[in-house]
Amino acid sequence: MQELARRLRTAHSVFVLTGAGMSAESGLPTFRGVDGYWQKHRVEELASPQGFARDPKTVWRWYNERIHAYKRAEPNAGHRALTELEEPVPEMTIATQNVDSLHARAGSKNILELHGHLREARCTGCAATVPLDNGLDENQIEHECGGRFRPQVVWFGEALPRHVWRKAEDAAARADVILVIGTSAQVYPAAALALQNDRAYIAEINPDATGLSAHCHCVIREPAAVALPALVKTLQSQYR
Ligand code: BV8
Repeated sequence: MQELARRLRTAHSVFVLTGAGMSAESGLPTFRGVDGYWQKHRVEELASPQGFARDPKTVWRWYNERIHAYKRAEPNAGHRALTELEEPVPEMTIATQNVDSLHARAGSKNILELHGHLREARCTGCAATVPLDNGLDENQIEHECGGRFRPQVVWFGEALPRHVWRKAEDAAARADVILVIGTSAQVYPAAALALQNDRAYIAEINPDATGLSAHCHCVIREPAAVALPALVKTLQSQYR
């Protein structure tokens, strides 16, 4: 923790990659936490164009449940600590795999939503969009143009938004310090972002080992909402 804080204190650019574990202490289940299933459906199937084409109503029932859960959830001490870490660092980029908007609700500024968000839906026919404050009713799925409204997320087999991906790659390549928080690093190409630059000091915050642990200079086996506030305190103590 001391070494990581020292590196952050001298860093010009910091890149943060987050996953579902970042929001676990906000009461949201991780993907692996639900063992990869939602009501006997494999999440990789629900979160795919094929799954949506086959059964759009079930897919929307899943997303509506998540939208309501995200609305009830609050950013946790980990999300808030990241906004504090932004202050002393000239440049910090948070690239998140989460679609729960909790980094933004915590007040973080420079966020890249690698896998999209659940604030609005888009028509597959005419690209019209509708807000998703309270999810989408079943009778709103079919659009008058013949298309279907789908959530603005990246499904398995779909490319990440090009401009978001480009910005993430550039920020990861510029970083002096890379923080990998709450991700099992099993989904690509997001996981590869942490391995973009061999100059950076890479630190993992995760109670469990992941596919990236072996590439890290420092691993902190603690929950995000415990480790990140402690890191901010350590950093502040080093400034005194
Ligand atoms: C694409 C949005 C091509 C939707 C999501 C290379 C190798 C192998 C496979 C592939 C490859 N390249 C591509 C693939 C295929 C695929 C893939 O990666 N499959 C995996 C399953 C093997 N990738 C894709 O399909 C990608 N697209 O490749 O397109 C292409 C290119 C050009 C043109 C056309 C096509 C798109 C992938 C994005 C899919 N969308 N989400 C939605 O959310 O509904 S992925 C979704 O699952 C999340 O966004 C996230 O990315 C992933 C879940 O992972 P994590 O967030 O890490 O969560 P997980 O539960 O796994 O782990 C939680 C961790 O937290 C654990 O480690 C746990 O220990 C830790 N933890 C728990 N509590 C805490 C904690 N940590 C800290 N504090 C705590 N309290």
